[in-house]
Amino acid sequence: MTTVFSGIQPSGDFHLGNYVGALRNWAAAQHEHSAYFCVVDLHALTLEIDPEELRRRTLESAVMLLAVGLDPDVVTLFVQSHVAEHTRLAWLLECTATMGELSRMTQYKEKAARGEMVRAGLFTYPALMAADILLYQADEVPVGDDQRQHLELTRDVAIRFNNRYGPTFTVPKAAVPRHGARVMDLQHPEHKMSKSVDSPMGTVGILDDPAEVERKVMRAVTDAETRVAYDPEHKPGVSNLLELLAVATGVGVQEAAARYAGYGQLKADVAQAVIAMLAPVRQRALELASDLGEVERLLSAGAARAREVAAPTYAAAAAAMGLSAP
Ligand code: ATP
Ligand code: LTN
Repeated sequence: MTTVFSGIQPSGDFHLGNYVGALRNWAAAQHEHSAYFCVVDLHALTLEIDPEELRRRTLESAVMLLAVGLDPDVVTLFVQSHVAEHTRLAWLLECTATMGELSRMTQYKEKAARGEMVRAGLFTYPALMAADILLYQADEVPVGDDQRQHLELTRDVAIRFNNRYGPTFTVPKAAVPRHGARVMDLQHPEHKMSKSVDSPMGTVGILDDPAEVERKVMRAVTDAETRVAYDPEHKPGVSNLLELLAVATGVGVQEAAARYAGYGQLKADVAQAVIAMLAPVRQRALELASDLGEVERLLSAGAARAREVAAPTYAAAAAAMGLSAP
């Protein structure tokens, strides 16, 4: 059985991009693979976040992962900071990656350009992400398109480590969905929908009520033409709507484009399809939120299971590099 690992930051409300780019594929993967899914709270510290908010959002994120359909009896669901091996292996990998490699990461460059205080952790973020993945000997990492570059770095670091210190890590690959891998902001279709960018009308939350979803989709930015066509470069807004329709209904993007003579009906259908897709998730999230004690218990059991795999991998990597056993 192959192993999958993926993570999501508890840095804000989960949105439609997170759902179609990542979360729903996690739920689909859980039964065919040995699966580990992680709320990466240490990664959330790389941008400013209020401590109380981080604590609350970490638990809420776990609720969302259960709400999208992850079965805690089948997958190992846990919080990154509960398994100390993540930061311990991250250091070993920071001593394997180079400044040049880390400097080329576009996510670092974009996020660093936004704030005046750039944390050292934002720069070394990909080494921690590589540690997350390599600790579990993951074969596949289901992520959205924006994480491809981090996955390439993870592979390079794993290969370099194995060559220099002996076979230690499985070299993983990214599993990126064909549609919905890069959902664009509805107001700024040239940028991806993102948790850490303040664009309330451009971002559809997984928990938005149906009226809100409809309002946001109906006001989505398109272009000055009226022709419905799939052309992400020249018609990013319309193409984004077509992708969403494809993801939510299973129809092909070209076929969907051919069905519409104007933007109004396209938007109305996208809104209804997205509302229907999110309805069961929203329903389960509301139910789960009433028993947070149970969610905490599940996370604690998940961390114990994760540690059983992470500890021997870390010990093997440390020994391979020449660290003496305690
Ligand atoms: P941030 O803006 O803080 O980086 P984010 O919204 O990008 O947050 P992450 O926690 O970084 O969310 O990502 C979780 C998963 O969702 C990743 O696999 C990522 O590739 C995917 N993802 C994020 N945004 C999108 C998007 N707009 N379209 C498709 N997938 C996305
Ligand atoms: N960097 C990712 C979140 C993340 C992750 C991971 C994804 C942290 N560790 C390990 C996959 C595997 C992001 O920003 N989306």
